[in-house]
Amino acid sequence: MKSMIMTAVVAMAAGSALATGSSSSPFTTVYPNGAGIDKDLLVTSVNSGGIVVNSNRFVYASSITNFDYSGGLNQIRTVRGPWTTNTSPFQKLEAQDGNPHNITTADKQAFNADIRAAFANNNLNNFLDITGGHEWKFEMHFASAIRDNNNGNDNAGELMLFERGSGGANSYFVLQPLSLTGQAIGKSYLVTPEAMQRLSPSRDLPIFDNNGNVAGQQTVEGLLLDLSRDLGVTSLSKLLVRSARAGDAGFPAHLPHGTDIHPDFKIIGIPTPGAAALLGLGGLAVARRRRVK
Ligand SMILES: [Ca+2]
Ligand SMILES: [Ca+2]
Ligand SMILES: [Ca+2]
Ligand SMILES: [Ca+2]
Repeated sequence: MKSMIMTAVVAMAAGSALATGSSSSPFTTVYPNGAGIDKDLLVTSVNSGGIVVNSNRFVYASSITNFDYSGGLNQIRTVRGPWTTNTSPFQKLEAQDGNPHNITTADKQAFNADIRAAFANNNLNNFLDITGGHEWKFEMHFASAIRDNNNGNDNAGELMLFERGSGGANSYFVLQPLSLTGQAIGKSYLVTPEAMQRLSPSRDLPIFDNNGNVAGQQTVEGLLLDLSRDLGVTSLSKLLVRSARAGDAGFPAHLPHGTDIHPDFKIIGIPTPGAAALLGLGGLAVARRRRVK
């Protein structure tokens, strides 16, 4: 039984690789509502190490919890436009409780759902937008466990990150896998600007000022992470995402906390063929247990 499953997985992977061909970028994007930096920009498929995964199979955040932040006003927001909101291209942390002049516990609690709304779609014009080097963190729960297709190091990534403006000193932040009970597992990963790859074709996203006007634009780039190689786990259900700080391996000493660190990003899981097969088996096992009860 087991060997038959493995054979099927290998065949699926080989078939996908043959159908793929080569591409300069793993990420394929479109503007469905007309070109323009403030329009929807959808990532429609990813070629993850030769395995093509279409957006209808992406694994999004089912919830975000425990958001926290130590900085001031006008530093953190979700960009959620324009077609999903129309009235405003972004949602500010401080405005969540109805009073935009302070940051309260209610603001922070409500912001969890805002991050989830920005992450749970394939629109790259929906993302978390952070200005300044203040401390922040949140926990991302995936709708289903993401599993590595290969327990060794491989080029088929299971985690996708997209960042607007990843150059310079931007883009440093940390991913830490968590167990279902919230314990750190595997190893942490420092996202760096150097690791980012161009989209196909290359795209820009807007920079909004505090009034919602487009004040500039930056290139959006992407990153594919292999669970075992980059995060030290073979399965991922929960992820701590936090600001980088002195002491994080690889964090440049010349970038002390509080300097020019502006990650603007979203995170999406992708099933690789081995993962899809394993998920199917997991579902069967759960169904059997339910029937026994
Ligand atoms: Ca407030
Ligand atoms: Ca792997
Ligand atoms: Ca993999
Ligand atoms: Ca950025």
